[in-house]
Amino acid sequence: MTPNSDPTVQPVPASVVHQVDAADTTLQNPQQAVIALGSNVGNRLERLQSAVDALADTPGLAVKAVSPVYETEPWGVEPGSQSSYFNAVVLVRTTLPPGSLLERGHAIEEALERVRDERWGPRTIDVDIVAYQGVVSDDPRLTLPHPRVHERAFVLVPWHDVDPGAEVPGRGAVAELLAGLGNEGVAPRTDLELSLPE
Ligand code: A4P
Ligand code: MG
Repeated sequence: MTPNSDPTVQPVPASVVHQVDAADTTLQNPQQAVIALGSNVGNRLERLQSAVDALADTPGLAVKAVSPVYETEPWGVEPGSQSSYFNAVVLVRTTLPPGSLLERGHAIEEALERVRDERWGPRTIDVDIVAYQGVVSDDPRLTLPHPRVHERAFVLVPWHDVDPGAEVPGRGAVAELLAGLGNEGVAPRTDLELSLPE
């Protein structure tokens, strides 16, 4: 049975909900990973929710926490050239190795109609692996931690919400990086919420 197949089961509201569930006992030696979601095309909330649902549906992966939703100014592009993003961060525990987690992220992007034509172009959904346990790698196919995460309040703010003690491997504490960066351009959308499938 898929997590949401029973229509009488309501999804649990997930603003910084930490789920304690049976998956931990069934996964063998799971590793913690941090996944950033971003969308600035179409129904942004729906796309983020679909990505959370697809992650939760992934064999060998348990979603542990989903952050609040933030509306963020596009980073790294001409001001005014793109619509604002919705961003969120998901904490997972998984038995998938890092490369398989990246492949799963790409499959979710494809299922949600992501078109890749320009770097940092507008997108229905972006699924980035921010960190995988304490792994540090400069492999261009999967750089860990994500090479720009320490400069991005739109990732660090929701990450800090779900894991206040988090560290960016090799870069320092998320809280300290945020203290240096500030949170300009990262506005909480307290009227919106992602749910964590049961
Ligand atoms: N890749 C390497 N390391 C990773 C990783 N840790 N996670 C490779 C995911 N992918 C990784 O990514 C390009 C290649 O990066 C992939 O083939 C993968 O193997 P992509 O998703 O195809 O293209 P992209 O997302 O346009 O490029 P890039 O460089 O990943 O962009 P970013 O860093 O994801 O930035 N502003 C706001 N406010 N909010 C946003 O979410 N996102 C971006 C995209 C720019 N500005 C933004 C936001
Ligand atoms: Mg990306």
